[in-house]
Amino acid sequence: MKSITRTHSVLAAACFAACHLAPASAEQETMDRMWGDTTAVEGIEASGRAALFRDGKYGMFVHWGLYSHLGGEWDGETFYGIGEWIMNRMRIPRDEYMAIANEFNPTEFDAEEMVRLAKQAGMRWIIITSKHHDGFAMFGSEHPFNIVDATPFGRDPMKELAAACREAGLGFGFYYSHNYDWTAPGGHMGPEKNDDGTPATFEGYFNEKCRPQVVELCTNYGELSFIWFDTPGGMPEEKVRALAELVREKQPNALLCSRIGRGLGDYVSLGDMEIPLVNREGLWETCDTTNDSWSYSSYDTNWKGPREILHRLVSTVARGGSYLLNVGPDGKGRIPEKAAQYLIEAGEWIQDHPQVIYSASASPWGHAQPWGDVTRSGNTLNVVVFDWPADRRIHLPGIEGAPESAMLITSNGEKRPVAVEEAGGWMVLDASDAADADVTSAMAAVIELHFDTPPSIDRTPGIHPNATRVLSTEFANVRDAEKRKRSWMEKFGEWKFAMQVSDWQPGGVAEWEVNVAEAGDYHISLTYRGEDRLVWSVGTSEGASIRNQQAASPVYHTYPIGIIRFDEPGSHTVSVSLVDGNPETSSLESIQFTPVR
Ligand code: FHN
Repeated sequence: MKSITRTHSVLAAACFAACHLAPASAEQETMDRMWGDTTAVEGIEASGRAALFRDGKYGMFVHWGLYSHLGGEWDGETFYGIGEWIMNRMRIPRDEYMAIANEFNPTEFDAEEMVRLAKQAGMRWIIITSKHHDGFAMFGSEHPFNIVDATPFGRDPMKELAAACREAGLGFGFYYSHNYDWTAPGGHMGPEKNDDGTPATFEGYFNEKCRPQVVELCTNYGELSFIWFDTPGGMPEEKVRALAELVREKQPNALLCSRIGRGLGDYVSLGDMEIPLVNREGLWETCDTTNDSWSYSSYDTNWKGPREILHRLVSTVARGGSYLLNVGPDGKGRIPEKAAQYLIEAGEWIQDHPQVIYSASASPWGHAQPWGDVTRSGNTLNVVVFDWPADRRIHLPGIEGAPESAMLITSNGEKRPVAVEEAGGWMVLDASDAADADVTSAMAAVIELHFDTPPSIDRTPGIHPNATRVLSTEFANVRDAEKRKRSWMEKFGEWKFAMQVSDWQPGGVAEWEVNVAEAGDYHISLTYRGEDRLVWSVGTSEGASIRNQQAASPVYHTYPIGIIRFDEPGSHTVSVSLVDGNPETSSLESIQFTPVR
């Protein structure tokens, strides 16, 4: 295989730096457009065909293709970004990329093992890349650039996986890149000329490759639970409609995700790796990956440990969504060992506490708590503690109603009573006796609160007396400044999101209503980005006021500002203003309260 030129590699590197430093870059906007609008057809939530997604909550995503054979390396250079983009980002010539098929021989692929892993992990369905943006079909297709006809492997792994999922009772679905196709003439970002030199058109690509392949996927693999079209961009509406109609006709029970485009999905797929901070109505998912890349990348060992996997899953369920977590098998078809190990460890916890995940609904508080999160099963609240306060007292703000029972569930199913106290509208679960070292060292603990009638809950964010509370500007009311979500890539394809306030006008302010459990002194820190040094002021409705200057950098960083005192517990307003610094670029992300004691 020949290499990209040094110039290309430098260009690529410059682009990654730009993505990191300039979140509002054209590159980011391009990626934003790729996700399409995050709306979906309404009204299917209660339907039978939504049941797997709505109640199962947790699925496996698999990115696997020719790029997996490269594993993020091309001609001795490493591509630091999501591995399936290597052809595009390292500008690998089409012919050379397509020739990789001659070497692609994933003899270690074992559909049953993949299904076993998904089951052990507690996942209820698998969605796998049938064709990614590189245009290579991982299934037998009339189009010749496919795994059966173009590789020494010669098998159809999608047939094997579909059968194994069916056998094991897992849902099964295909990812399909409908708009991007880098090797098919006329595909988005594909060759501009046909092989005979005539101008290529999207129409041609759609009629000769995209549509027929979707027909193949919908007819040759039994009943499908999902078709996960990705990155619609500016794809013509009639083409998107044609695909939606085709799937609805041939696979009436399959769910379409919103990335088909034009609001034609059955459920919303949020941005890559995006877990919302507040509850969201309707059917939606967060797709995420076990390390940084979606496809296998030999350098990428930035695995999420089992606790992080679990925390992200619980957070998603607690916000009202489902979680689709990705693994990237290598060029031989093997799922990296660490990914498998950590998924299984998280899965063991889920087996011990299934009620926290399956069929659970969102937290009545509407947002996470400093120590963890809450999901709901009927009249039972599943209080999931990831970070135990030193005194092992869990504070629940703004709740009225006493539970019939409060039990800490240990990993072997033992139930230990937890003392419940009421103080100033807060409920305190005193687990200092029940939560021994075994409990506190486990990945997470569950306290089940059973109510006869659902308690009434005030969603005002609480300031806890024994834990640091971070409050995003998502929860702030803003005047004379602009509040908007910002998304950027840390490295190519690794997305981060922040609600933030910038473009400060004179008198601009971000204000949070908070519910303080205990009077006292609190350290205040602010998380922001900006230029040079910035001066901020923080005040309370009781008249306390502090100000301070701290450094600023192009990335979000948390700086201590000073100490604020709340003289009384209860409701307060806390406000933050920019006193000095560039009002356009000063971007406030959150405020943090840590009790001084
Ligand atoms: O460009 C793709 C990317 O490679 C990956 O497949 C993700 C998964 O959600 N979708 C697109 C970017 O959002």
